[in-house]
Amino acid sequence: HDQRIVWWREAKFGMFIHWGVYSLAGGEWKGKEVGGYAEHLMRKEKISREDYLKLAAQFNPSKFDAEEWVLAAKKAGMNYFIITAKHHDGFAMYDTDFSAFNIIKQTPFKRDPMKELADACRKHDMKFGFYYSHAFDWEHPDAPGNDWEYDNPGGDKLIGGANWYDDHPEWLPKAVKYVNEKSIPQIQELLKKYHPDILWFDTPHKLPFSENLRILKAIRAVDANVVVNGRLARSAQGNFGDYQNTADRPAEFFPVKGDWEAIPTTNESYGYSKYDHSHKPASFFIQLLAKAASKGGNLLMNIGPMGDGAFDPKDTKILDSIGLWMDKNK
Ligand code: JFZ
Repeated sequence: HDQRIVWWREAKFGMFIHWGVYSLAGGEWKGKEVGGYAEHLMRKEKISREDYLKLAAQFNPSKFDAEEWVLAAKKAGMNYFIITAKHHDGFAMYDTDFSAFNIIKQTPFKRDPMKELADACRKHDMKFGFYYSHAFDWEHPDAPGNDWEYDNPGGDKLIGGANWYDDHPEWLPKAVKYVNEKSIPQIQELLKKYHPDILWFDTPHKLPFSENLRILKAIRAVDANVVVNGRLARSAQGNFGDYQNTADRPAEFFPVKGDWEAIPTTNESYGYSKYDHSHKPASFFIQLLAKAASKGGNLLMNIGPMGDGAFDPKDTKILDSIGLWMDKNK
């Protein structure tokens, strides 16, 4: 563990990107604003797999340029780059052999942006990795977390809580089936195809602890060196991963001990929302960066590019200003 996390400790500042089919909707569905996290569009609007695919059929981000994205991060002084290969919607933003719910099969774009970004990162000496939603998956019929259906494991209305599998062991085979069919194959596929430096997981409480540990073993069977964040598996004994994540919380609550990473987003949502104008000034992030560094942590700053593949100009402005400050303080 101490070996593989050395680069991460030195990296300090990273780019976090939430980008998917939901970015095209941009926080709007059927002409109405969808508040909160724009990347939760499918759950909030209870969109069927079929209707979500109609949105995917319009996803054609002609302005996407992997090198531009990576160079923008580099200019802002960032040293690692993490992007959503699959968020909770279950839609793979890469060429996968294990689900038809993917960008190559379902969109007119047909390119593999994860491959293009991995190549661009390597070219520009940027550490690279994926966000992969291992627990929540709103597309797979057996996956936990599709909580608009009351009889779905992890559905927060009927069952709820982190211990749904203790109270409802009958759901366990479903979770195991989903992990066997989708999570583990896709995670191992990402490792073998793209050789990421880091994997970033989320919402571990949606899966039984035993399944989360099985995923960790499957990762280590393929790659002993990939860095894994602290949201893959969580037990009463603590987090299982190479470092812990803080929520998007104020700097005064930053931990001081151990390896940790904060994940502020430039506005309120992680995915792009055309309704969200709550972007903080660059000075906010510069102060946050200084506070994180003084308490021994990393800052993974999130932006949500638009559905056409361009950055939101509000994000670009923040990135550019941070870059200017970095240049002055080299
Ligand atoms: C999760 C996701 O649901 C969200 O879409 C985004 O990807 C974000 C980075 O992670 O949301 C969370 C997870 C944990 C906390 C808050 C939001 N938390 O611990 O406070």
